[in-house]
Amino acid sequence: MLITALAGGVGGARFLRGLRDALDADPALAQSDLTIVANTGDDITLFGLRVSPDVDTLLYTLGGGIDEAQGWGRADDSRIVQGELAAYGVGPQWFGLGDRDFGTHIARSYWLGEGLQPTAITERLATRWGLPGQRITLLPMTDAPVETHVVVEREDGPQAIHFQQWWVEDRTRTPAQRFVVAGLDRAAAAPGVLDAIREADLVILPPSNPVVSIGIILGVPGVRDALRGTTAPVVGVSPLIGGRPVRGHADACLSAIGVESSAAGVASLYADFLDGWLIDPADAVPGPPGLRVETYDRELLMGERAGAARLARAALDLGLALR
Ligand code: GDP
Ligand code: FO1
Ligand code: CA
Repeated sequence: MLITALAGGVGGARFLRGLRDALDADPALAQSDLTIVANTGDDITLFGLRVSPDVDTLLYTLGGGIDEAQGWGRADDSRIVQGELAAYGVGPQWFGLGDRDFGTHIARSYWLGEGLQPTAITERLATRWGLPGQRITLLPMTDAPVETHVVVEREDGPQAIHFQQWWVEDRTRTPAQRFVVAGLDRAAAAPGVLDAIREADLVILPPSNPVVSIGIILGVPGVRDALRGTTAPVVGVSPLIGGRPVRGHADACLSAIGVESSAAGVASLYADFLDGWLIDPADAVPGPPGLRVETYDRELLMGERAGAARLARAALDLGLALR
């Protein structure tokens, strides 16, 4: 079986590690292939290096190198290089890059300079982290350089800032007016992305941010049409519990685009292609005709790795029931 998933960073990565565990635990599904299409709208150039936070979070989580407590960045990391940069007055300092993590950004930037595309670079990085051996293919959503920017109101009028600056430095305190993805109009889906959706037996949307993770991937030309057209069931897991995000600021993102912060509000963003929707008991409302809404039998939390596998199994069962 081929399972294709669209994913952002921490929520997507934890869920997909659980999904791989769930597949491996089932003799009938252990040979399944998992293709992950990652959001690259979060990408940012810092200190002359290209940083791809969601791709790296997926690599480190699936490859066993993640800082588990933080959810992003490398385990056992230090901040010597960034301290040296600060001593030279080189910023920004609001985005924390660890020394081990720097290695990834240097490798990516070096390969970009050699003319490699992000798809080929991600494949090299994924090989180091053992993803092929787990039957996982990690694809960036596009090879084009794209960046999500956030339009906020400043004293002298509206201004677009990088998504990371709004999320990490501003902590989303300044209300977003809208999101603009620079470069997306000229972007094409990366090689393999559209086929992975069209040829999948099951498409899964993990509980990733519906606006700035999955929403950005859906904006890549052809992705939405591929989801509408695939014969595979498309099932998703709500990132909201009781209308609130489990971590991060998905509610601030939803309010910026005028969508209610609720499991139903998130499902409405996927209405044209979603077949199954897994929600928390606190959010149980009947779905619109044509959408099978399933209520999880406990709080819709991943918790530890085994909890993520249990949640992924429920999403898998919902998908299999819809085939
Ligand atoms: P990011 O790129 O690091 O922000 O990660 P994602 O976009 O992949 O996922 C972020 C979303 O994951 C947030 O909106 C969270 O609410 C959601 N999330 C995180 N942990 C859980 C969980 O245990 N259960 C559910 N249902 N959602 C979660
Ligand atoms: N998130 C933070 O809240 N603060 C940081 O300093 C930070 C650094 C960072 C470095 C590398 C990386 O791959 C991710 C990092 N993140 C950081 C997480 C991340 O960029 C965002 O929280 C998500 O992309 C939001 O969707
Ligand atoms: Ca992200």
